[in-house]
Amino acid sequence: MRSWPASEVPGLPDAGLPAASRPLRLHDTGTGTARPAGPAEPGGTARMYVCGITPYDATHLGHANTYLAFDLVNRVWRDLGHRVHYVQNATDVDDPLLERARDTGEDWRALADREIQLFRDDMTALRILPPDRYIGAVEAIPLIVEMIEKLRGRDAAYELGGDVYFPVAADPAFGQVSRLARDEMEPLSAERGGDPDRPGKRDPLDPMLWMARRPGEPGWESPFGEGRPGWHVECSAISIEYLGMAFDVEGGGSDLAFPHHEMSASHAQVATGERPHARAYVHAGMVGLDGEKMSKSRGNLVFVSKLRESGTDPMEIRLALLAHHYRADWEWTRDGLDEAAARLGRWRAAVSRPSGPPAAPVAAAVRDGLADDLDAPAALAVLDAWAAADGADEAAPAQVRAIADALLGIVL
Ligand code: 5CA
Ligand code: ZN
Repeated sequence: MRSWPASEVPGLPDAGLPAASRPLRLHDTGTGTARPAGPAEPGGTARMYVCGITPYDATHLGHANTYLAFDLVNRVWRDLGHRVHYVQNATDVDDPLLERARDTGEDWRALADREIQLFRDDMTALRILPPDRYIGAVEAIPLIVEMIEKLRGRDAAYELGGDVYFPVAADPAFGQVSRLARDEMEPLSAERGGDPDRPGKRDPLDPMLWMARRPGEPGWESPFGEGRPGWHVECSAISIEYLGMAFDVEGGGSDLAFPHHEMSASHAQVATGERPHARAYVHAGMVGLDGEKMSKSRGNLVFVSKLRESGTDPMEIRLALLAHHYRADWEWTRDGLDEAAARLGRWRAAVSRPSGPPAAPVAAAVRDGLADDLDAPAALAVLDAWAAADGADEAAPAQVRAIADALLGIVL
């Protein structure tokens, strides 16, 4: 599929030089610790997979917050002098999409196409750098079928009522992404697309690899019958095809740690006989509204596109999100947006001055903050302090403008 246009990233004068180098450390769910992520040397290639949307509704602020977190990863790596190879999927055939299309009488493909385009427009407006490869589940079906064939060849697939399941027992490392206990896994599986109560499964947690075609639903031919892919195998197949195994970061919101990233990793590890699937599993916190996680199924959504339509500057939205640490769970409020607007106004006024305090310490402190598990709130405080202080450096305002743009994606 088409990705979206990249906004320009100004190269900072010392980008990629030892002065700029603080290896990026990210919190890895798989170990529960912050670890260096990405190539050890400048000029290496960093590889990242971030789970994309299920396009049955518009992009809400929770989605935007998650993609923004990984945009910071992308920007920090580039500043360190790395090339970034970034892949994202779109789950353009799955239960919720088909259900929504059935409810509204719309063709499921038309629904997916429209929402994916709206997502591209939202991401572009928020200056979120695009993936190099943006891959839909439907276009990936041949890859997915090939992967299920590999699993079958390794005796890691079984049939139940025409559907094909993956036995989690096939992966000795199962559980190492989320580090959850079994009794925590089952309820999450039921809540997040699994079917632990289906009779006949070898293990209640076993996820579906291929769902036999249901009446009135789309299906594709495969050696194991006409049907459509399960969810986790989609991200395994796409990530392995375009990034290989042991890529640097697999990302998404914290609701994807289990079962999605756990199962994707197990599929990949069993199909290839290699491990790990990703070197770090990185998860953003959940954004809520009125005490509940923002979710399409709960319907308590604030949409990026609606805010844009009502005239909100996308940079205000971006700043309102950056005011929270990416791993925090927090609630969206109108006040948060107003505070971001005021901050943007202060920063814009400050870079319009003929001079200001020197920019080099600002670059250093913003880089320090972001390198430390993406501490964006600390980075914002650095810019706040610069904007509030006076100074005689005439080059500083333009330099600070470039720092905000390159590292935080904020155009002043
Ligand atoms: N298509 C799958 C991933 S393969 C999917 O989860 N799609 S989604 O549209 O439901 O979510 C897209 C991304 O937004 C996921 O990373 C998810 O974790 C994240 N997300 C969903 N709701 C929220 C929320 N309220 N706050 C933060 N992130 C969220
Ligand atoms: Zn995914």
